[in-house]
Amino acid sequence: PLHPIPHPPRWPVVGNLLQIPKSRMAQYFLEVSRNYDGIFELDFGGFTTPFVSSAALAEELSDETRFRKVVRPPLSLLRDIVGDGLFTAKSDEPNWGKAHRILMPAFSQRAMKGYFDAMLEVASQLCTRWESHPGEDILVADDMTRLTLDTISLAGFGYRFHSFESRQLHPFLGAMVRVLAANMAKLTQLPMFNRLRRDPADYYADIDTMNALVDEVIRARRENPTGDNDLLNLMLTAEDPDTGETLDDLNIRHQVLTFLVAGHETTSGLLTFTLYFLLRNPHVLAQAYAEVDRLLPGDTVPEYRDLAQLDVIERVLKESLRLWPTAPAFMVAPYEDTIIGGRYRIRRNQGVSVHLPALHRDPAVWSDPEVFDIDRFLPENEAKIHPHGYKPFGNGQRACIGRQFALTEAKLALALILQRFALSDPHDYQLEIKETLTLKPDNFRIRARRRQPHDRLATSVATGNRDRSET
Ligand code: FDE
Repeated sequence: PLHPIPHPPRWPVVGNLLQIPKSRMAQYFLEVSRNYDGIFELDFGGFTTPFVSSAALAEELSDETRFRKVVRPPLSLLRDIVGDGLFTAKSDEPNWGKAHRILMPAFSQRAMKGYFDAMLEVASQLCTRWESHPGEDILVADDMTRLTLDTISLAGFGYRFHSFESRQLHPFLGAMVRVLAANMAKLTQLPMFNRLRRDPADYYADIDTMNALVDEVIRARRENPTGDNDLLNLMLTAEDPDTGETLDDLNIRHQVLTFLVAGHETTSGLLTFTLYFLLRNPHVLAQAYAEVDRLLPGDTVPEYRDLAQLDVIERVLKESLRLWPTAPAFMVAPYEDTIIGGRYRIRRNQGVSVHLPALHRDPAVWSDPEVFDIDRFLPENEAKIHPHGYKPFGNGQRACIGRQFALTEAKLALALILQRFALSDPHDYQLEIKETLTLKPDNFRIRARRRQPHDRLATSVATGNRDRSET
């Protein structure tokens, strides 16, 4: 028998709009999910969206013969800016397949090795900055943003932002944050109101600021061509193996902007949450220090092959992405009218949101879901995780192309930070999440002091790791 999708009480016309807090939507959806059994529906002033939070239902939605990614609000609002770039392209748009085939080689395992020097250069700049301002409060999210923006632009485009040389974040970032915020705000307004209202002039000025930077990145490469097979050269010159075509100029702009935004926002949030969890869990922090001291003693400069050995750090990243996946949702719709969970009807093309913070806490799949426990990702335990209970990088064909890139970059940055610095949380930070399409700890400040030999000895004794000579 069919059941209606359960939902919280709603009002005529406005539906649930008045209950949904603008600045913390993803957190609100997580709270609502706790009152339902894997699915609920919210009404955004006339258009309703089901939200799925159980692995059992996520499994059905992940079946690519029945469902595909759709670009609906909030993602569709970004089409003004990033158009048919990979992230916002509709699944049936030919430019998606074309760009996917052209750009995949830039994200292969072999390509990661090629990006290592750029990643190391930027991570070293972060360390230099922290060393030269000892005892100062560090606004973690800002420095992680500097790191990730400079890394994607240097590794992908050979372009230097020099973010660590400046006290202010690059104007590109201010523009981007305002544009994202303006689009998020539209979600909690009546659709009718959004149709009537024009975006203010500064919205377009911000888009111009972002596009100007993209044009500058492309111009710099056209003036100084390189022979690398980096992301930008693939965008500018590579032919699609299927059609023999190259990307058109407008699409190249969309792709550059897509990678500048998608390539840094989520990864910077990931690193900020990870440092938060490390400081919250001193025994895990001690394990991470011990690992770094064993593999990269003293000031040993890491090499690409060391990254594969950073098993504690990798598990910390995975567990951080479980509790706070920084891209918190993705949306799919069925090709045809269908039924999920044996009882809920989903009409053809109806968008269904897979809410990741809730999915990653599905009590049917995760024990003590609120506990930060990196041992969930020990190989013997990881093998038993429900195959659809953990999707921080999305699903199927439209899953994150930058996954290896982000993890490589994040591992290296954390390894260098832990190798060099003793970290502290002098303000006893209480987690406060800022939402701008992606999630980040807001206003998280730490201090970092250069580690001394006695710090290293202390962590080695604390974790019983005395045998450092083996490596
Ligand atoms: C994608 C992605 C996703 C899916 C979405 C949907 O479905 O809608 C997700 C979930 C993600 N992604 C996530 C993430 C996280 C992190 C840390 C990241 N991510 C990172 C990164 C980096 C880079 C460069 C990137 N990323 C990129 C990207 C792109 C381009 C995309 C789209 C793809 C396709 O094809 O569609 C994504 N990413 Fe990410």
